[in-house]
Amino acid sequence: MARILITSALPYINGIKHLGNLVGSQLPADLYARYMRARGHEVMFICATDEHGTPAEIAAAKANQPVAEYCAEMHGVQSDLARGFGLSFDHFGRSSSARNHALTQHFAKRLGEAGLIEQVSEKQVYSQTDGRFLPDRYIEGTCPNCGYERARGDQCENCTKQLTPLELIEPRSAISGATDLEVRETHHLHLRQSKLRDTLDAWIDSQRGWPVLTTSIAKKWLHDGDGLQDRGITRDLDWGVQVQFDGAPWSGLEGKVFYVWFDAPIEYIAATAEWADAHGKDEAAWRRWWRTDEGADDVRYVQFMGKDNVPFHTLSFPATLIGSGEPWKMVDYIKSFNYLNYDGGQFSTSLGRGVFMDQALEILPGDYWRWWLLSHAPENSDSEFTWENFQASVNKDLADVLGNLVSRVTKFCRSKFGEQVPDGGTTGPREAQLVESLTKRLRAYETHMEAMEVRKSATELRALWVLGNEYLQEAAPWSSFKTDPEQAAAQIRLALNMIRFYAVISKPFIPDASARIMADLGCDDWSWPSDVAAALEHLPAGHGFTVPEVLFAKISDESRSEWEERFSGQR
Ligand code: B3M
Ligand code: ZN
Repeated sequence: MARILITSALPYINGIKHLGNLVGSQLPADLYARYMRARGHEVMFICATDEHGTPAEIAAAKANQPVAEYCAEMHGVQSDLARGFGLSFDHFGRSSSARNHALTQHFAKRLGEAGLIEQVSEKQVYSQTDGRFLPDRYIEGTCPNCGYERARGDQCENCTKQLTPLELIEPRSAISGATDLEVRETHHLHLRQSKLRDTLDAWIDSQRGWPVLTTSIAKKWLHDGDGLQDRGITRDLDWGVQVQFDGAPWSGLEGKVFYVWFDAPIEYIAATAEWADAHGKDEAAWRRWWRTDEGADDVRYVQFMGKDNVPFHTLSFPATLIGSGEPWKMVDYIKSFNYLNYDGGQFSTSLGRGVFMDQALEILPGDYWRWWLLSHAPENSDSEFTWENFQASVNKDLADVLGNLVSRVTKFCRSKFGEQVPDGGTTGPREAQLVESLTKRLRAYETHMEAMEVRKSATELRALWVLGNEYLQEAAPWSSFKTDPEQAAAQIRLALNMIRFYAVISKPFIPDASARIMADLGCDDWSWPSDVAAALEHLPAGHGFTVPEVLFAKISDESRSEWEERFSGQR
């Protein structure tokens, strides 16, 4: 039994996320967490809302609410949606927690003592019209790297380059659109990442088997141009972690807060402490996941995120951890994702284009989305959501293949043998062949799940469902029943067990459907069916069950076109 720490990139607090955000981090992280738990490992699965910085301030201002109140409310909304999608976080924390404030200040103090923080006088963009400095997302303009016209002051969404407001071409205020900007002198703290460049480079080289997408992005920012840049880690904002140490402000930086990307990854650690607090556990309970001197040396730590987050997780956050000089657990594997596009364009939060998490759950249960999103995860390239493809996947994979098998077998059994596993008869070579095929595919499924190959896992799972269908088609207990009811009984007994087998192995993808199947089968034994032959005899003759309600309803052409229309434009 291994110990596995899993973190998903933290969703910004500023509103409800779209399906592209979901499939880029939280959902595949959940798939992995559920699988690892199913295999008996000890899992700590952490996520939180990312509540500081300009995104939060801008959204709260738009909603006409004090930031703290806005964040508390949105955290509740996002928690409910996470539940609706079956995201099985051990803790869903908040980066505004007292734990994160304290830890962030702790790290800054350590970095300062190690000579890795310097106070610099910095030029910042000031807006006359808005009467304030414009850090990060408060400013927009054209990306100097790729020419994308809506790059933000902290990063270009298009090419992932980290930016500073001064680098933007034709900058404008994101608050008012004003272009009467001027550059003013102010004081800030810089993290001297450049001093850690060789250490980071060596650390990345020592990581075996990282995905190309992850390593290439990290290497690019390590070596391109002037190499790794020192970065400002403080901002002129009201909301955030105060630049204070042991309760006293850092002189010259009164009233400033840490940059959101400085404190957000620290929240992975803080949220684990919040988990301990929420469960009345002691300090050791969370530290054994994070401190290599307190037990975390045998933890495997995996992070999930979209590709735009990779530079912060391969460079900035490791710089914070290494720079502290303390034995913090470093990430072992970073699984990063490309973008999911929506019907010929991009999902757009600002334009309300695409399907958002709340809307998705209004029209269909979480499992339908989980299945489509995971089986089409943008792993090796960007992928695209279309309603036609969604309809086809749901109708074929979920309704025709899995759903139909469950309902045919259980209904047939009820009508011929009653609602219990039938007795009598023996299985033959056809069944032995089935066990062999299922075993082979199950091993492949396990290998892909282990390797976080999300699409390949989905393909393998679908193939496992198909095997069962093919078997039933050939064995045709509905006809053999007429000539040899004993044989039909043995086949149906096996088929009912195969349904349980499917419920167990499908749970990471479609947890609600799996739970419903198991409830109807009157079975609560979720142990992994490594030994397929044994698993297909798990439910004994005489074991009672009830015929499940329709597992997955088909999507009609009418619904499809209605939704297509509804989500095409303004939210
Ligand atoms: N909130 C960015 C994002 O959602 C950010 C991730 C933080 S992970 C520490 O793209
Ligand atoms: Zn760019």
